Amino acid sequence: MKDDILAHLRYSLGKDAGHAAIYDWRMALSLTLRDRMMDSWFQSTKTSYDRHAKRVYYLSMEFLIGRLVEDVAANLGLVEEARAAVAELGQDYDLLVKDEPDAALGNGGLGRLAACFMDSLATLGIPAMGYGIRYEHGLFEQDFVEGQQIEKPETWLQQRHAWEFERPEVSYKVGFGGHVHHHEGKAQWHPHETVIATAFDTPVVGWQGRWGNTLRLWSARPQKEFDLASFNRGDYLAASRSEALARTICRVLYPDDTTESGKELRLKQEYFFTAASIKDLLRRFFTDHDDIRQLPDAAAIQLNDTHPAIAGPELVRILADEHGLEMAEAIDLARRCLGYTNHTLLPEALERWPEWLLGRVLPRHLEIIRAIEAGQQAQYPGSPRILDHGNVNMGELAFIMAHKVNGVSALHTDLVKSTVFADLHRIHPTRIVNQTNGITPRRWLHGCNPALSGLITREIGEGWAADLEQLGALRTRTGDPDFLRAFMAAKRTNKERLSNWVQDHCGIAIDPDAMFDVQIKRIHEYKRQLMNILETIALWNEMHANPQAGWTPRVKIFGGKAAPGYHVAKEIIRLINDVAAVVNNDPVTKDLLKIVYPPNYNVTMAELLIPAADLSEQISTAGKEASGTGNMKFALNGALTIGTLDGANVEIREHVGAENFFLFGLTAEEVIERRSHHGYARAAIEQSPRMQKVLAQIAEGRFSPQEPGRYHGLVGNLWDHDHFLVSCDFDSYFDTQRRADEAFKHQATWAAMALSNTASVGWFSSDRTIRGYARDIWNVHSAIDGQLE
Ligand code: 26M
Repeated sequence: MKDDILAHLRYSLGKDAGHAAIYDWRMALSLTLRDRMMDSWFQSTKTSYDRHAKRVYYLSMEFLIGRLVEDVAANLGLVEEARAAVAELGQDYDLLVKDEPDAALGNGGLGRLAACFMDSLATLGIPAMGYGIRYEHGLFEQDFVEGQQIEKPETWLQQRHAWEFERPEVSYKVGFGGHVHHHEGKAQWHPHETVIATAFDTPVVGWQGRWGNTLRLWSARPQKEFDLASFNRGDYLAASRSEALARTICRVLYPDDTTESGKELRLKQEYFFTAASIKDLLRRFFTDHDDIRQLPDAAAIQLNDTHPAIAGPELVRILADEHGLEMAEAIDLARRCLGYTNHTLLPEALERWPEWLLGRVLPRHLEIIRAIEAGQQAQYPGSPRILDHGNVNMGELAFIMAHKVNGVSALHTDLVKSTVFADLHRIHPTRIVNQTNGITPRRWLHGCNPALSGLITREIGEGWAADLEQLGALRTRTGDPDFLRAFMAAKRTNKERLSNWVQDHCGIAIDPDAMFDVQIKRIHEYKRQLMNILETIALWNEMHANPQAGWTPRVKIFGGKAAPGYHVAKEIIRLINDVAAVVNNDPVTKDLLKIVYPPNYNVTMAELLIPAADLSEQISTAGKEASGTGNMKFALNGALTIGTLDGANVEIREHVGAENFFLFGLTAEEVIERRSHHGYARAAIEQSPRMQKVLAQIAEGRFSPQEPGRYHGLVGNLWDHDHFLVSCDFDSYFDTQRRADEAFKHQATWAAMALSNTASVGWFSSDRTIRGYARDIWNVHSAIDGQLE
């Protein structure tokens, strides 16, 4: 490996060892590891072709990958060899690993889920391809200036990306606009603008390198680099117009993770990558089939939310307009290929496109959507409408064009059936199925927590990484004091690692013996970071008034970004930072309470924070969080959850046992009921002196003395509206936090509870999730014998 690294340094990077910068060494190491993925990658492709295996196509606007060096090295079993080779070359392996930028091609849970799924598909040996967009700029970088979020462009591609292969020969034209020509019952779309989609492939090799799939991300380039004819005529602007569209289309990831902004460019992004992906999978299909009617036996196309829902009309367009199928047969055939995953119930997050906009960008698709609508209404009169009030509802479109629709946790799926898609569910009672989300144990235990994974491997062997339910064997150790001590020693190691990092990066001294209480996720009203900071203020008040009362010392850790246009979320960030500035400088509580909010939370930061957490905050308003996946990562790493009965929390609690979970708050049903009472927030606040005091302090400017009115809006909204019921759950949350304080004082019992969590959440492996999709939705099989049984 040492020789290979040196060879890459010399022949791929053009440097000799004496002049190589850290970037060169990291690239040389990455290319060396990438070489070692090739055999299994090629072999997998060949096996898939030889067996005419059905393939999964996972269409996702987002893949939140993070770093890859350690991930690849671990999956190939080469960590020790790589570390040693790098050391022999006089370099620091950990520094090289840290030099890699995060591939942040996603906003949050949905994008990270896609990345975990790619790992599991490869580990299970399921022939699959992930399709997405190669954004030039991933999710913005967050900084805080006077406590306020500011956004800076992210530039991961300023350096060469070590893991990808550009495939100029895998290029397709994608058209926009223009008109439709109808002639003798045939339709032909003549787009006005065309861009070229070019593939960039990243190999994804599973655990122990036995199987490799491809993540294929599309980049756009102009059809004609520069229109010479127009240029020579002196028309400089016309010469560069088509270039402009191509350059903007994959320029930047939209940074909103719920609210739909209705922007034309977003629609073009969605169609761009969907159309290229469909063309690509059809080209592959026709290499070994000649009858398009066999497509459902060869391709399972999964839509990660509605973002690629235009795949339905696009497939129908190709089947009808290019292959001459009748519209009804085309629709039916497309449906048999398509599955749709719903990730949210929030009404503001459901994608709707103005009909005029969709018709202008995709005129033939709008006609086809009308035909789909007509077919649905003819067969099921009164069916919910795709087209209504001048909008195209992408949720209804995706539902009607998919043979299976799935929710992402048991509760969420029930709510999908009873709320957003209630009417469609009555018409199609077997279409909706559940697939509770999961996480890859390779990254989220083996990779991020060497202290704990080493201990587990010494105790039960190494099989757990590919068969996470083996962790169940640890349940017998919850009564073993020696093992519990070792378990807590691993946690302590991780807490020290984090404490040092917080000191270096935030300049805050935190005590590894304190309880590390962590809430990391996108900032949203429904996720209730506001409730967390209000509770923190209440706790500080009581600690400050009575510092000798035997408090459990706490470090409150926050991480997460707000969508740039989400004003309330940004106010919440500012409030947390303002409160931190006051609390962290209070000499009375200095050994009792600290608040830490490092900027720019991302996958890499999650890998540092999660292993060090004692308490996991999963406190969304019941019925609002579709699943959550951070909740699973924390439990796996031995944190206890304080949480509501929302999303996958419900199932996590069932697995770990009610006695090992700090439950509080209204249920989803109670939330709906409470909302029907006029003035519920005011009534709840009036019954809580503790909350009243906190709100009064904020409103009086206790945390913003330079601008006392800064939070009038935020506080007023709690009294008068409080859409997410912070007021109603506040007291029960506070009381439950104090139960957690008590439990933490008894470290031996806490350790047993924490270990019960680690031992009981093997079911939340994304391997289990993918097996479920393979069986219930895709009807695909592992190409590695025995893997799916
Ligand atoms: C839509 C339109 C324009 C711009 C952006 C969007 C958009 C992007 C991402 C909308 C939603 C997006 O993601 C939503 C999401 O991350 N949902 C989360 O999905 C996870 C995986 O299923 C769940 O665990 C979370 O509960 C759910 O909030």
